[in-house]
Amino acid sequence: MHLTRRTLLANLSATLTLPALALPTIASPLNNDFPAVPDSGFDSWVASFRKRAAKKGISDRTLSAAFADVGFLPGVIEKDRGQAEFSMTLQDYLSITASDDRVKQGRTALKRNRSLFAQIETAYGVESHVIAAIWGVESFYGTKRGTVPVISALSTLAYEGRRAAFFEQQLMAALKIVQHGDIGVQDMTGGWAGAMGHTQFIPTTYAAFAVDFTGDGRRDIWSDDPTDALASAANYIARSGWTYGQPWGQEVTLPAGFNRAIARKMQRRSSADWANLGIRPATGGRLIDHGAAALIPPDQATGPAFLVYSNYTVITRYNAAQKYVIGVGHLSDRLNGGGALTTPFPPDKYGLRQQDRITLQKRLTRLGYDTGGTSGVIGPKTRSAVAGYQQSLGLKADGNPSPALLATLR
Ligand SMILES: [Ca+2]
Repeated sequence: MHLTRRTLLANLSATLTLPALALPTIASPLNNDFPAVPDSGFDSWVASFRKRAAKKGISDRTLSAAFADVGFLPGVIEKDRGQAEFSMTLQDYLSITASDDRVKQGRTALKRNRSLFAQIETAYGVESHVIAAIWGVESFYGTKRGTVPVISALSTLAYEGRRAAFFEQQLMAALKIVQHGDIGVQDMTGGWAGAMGHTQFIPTTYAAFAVDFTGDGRRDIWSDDPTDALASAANYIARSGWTYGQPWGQEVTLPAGFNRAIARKMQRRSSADWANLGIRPATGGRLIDHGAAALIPPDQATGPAFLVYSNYTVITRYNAAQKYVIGVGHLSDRLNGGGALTTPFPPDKYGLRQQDRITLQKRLTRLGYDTGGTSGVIGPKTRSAVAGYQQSLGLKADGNPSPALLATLR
């Protein structure tokens, strides 16, 4: 698919308005995190859906197999309702997406699959470290592919979710996959919203872009062997207009007093224009011309800024959220031997920097509180831990950390 300038611009602006953000994989939900419960309304819905599916060419045999063990999963509905409320800063998102562990595992995965990645790079014209980065963010290199039964998850969301029509379309596409024989119903598992396999394709994306790279007649993105999944991701990226040899973007520095309004609408300018405005690569030197670029300024007064190119827009086809694209792009740079971001992020709303947040979590953990890890991301568990600690000190237990509270832990 060739992207016109108009669709490029539309996509660039879409990234500013879409709130949905797929969180990088931290842990895979186990099947029993989403238990099925009896629901007569769901059963009636399934009966009527089966008639609609039959009219669209899904065979009785496929329908019987697909719905033999289908169940209503209320946990999926809870996730769907909770998703929009969740927000993360770019720093939090990157600390998970491009964590030391994810970088290390990714470099190992690239080495382990060197010949496969080379074949895919040749066949599709997408750099190995880019495909590896998508694999890393989507499923932690295949280790977190999701264990939720896809037919049940999609049926639940089509029956009661906020986007019923969208999920019915996904369910129909999932049934076509089963009918085609690419995967058995029992093995068709994924995340709670029906994203499947190593590269977390939703069924319609699978229908459009999955390929059989092993040549066994099945497009298998689910099994331990990542071959078909990685080739499918490369095919998706290539057909979305990827330019080989060009970066997705790069971190840049802004001159003092830079007028941020210039960047507000992701307006694309030439490299020479940006250079004249005082934009420089964060690693030093002069801007190299990689074609027209848009500027993403920091969320706050200070922090990393990015110039992004047409390949940035290509990654938005996978997921339109700005943080996602920067996350995949930055991880790909790290997997290609690049370093961490250069410009520090400012203190967060609690007045803490990342190292402070990590110290806070480590000290609280040592005292026996459950902070849900020590990644430096302050989530509900860390806030509960802070509240518990505040209570133990006789302070107001509002769960908000602060530099003063951190000082009591040092
Ligand atoms: Ca295959």
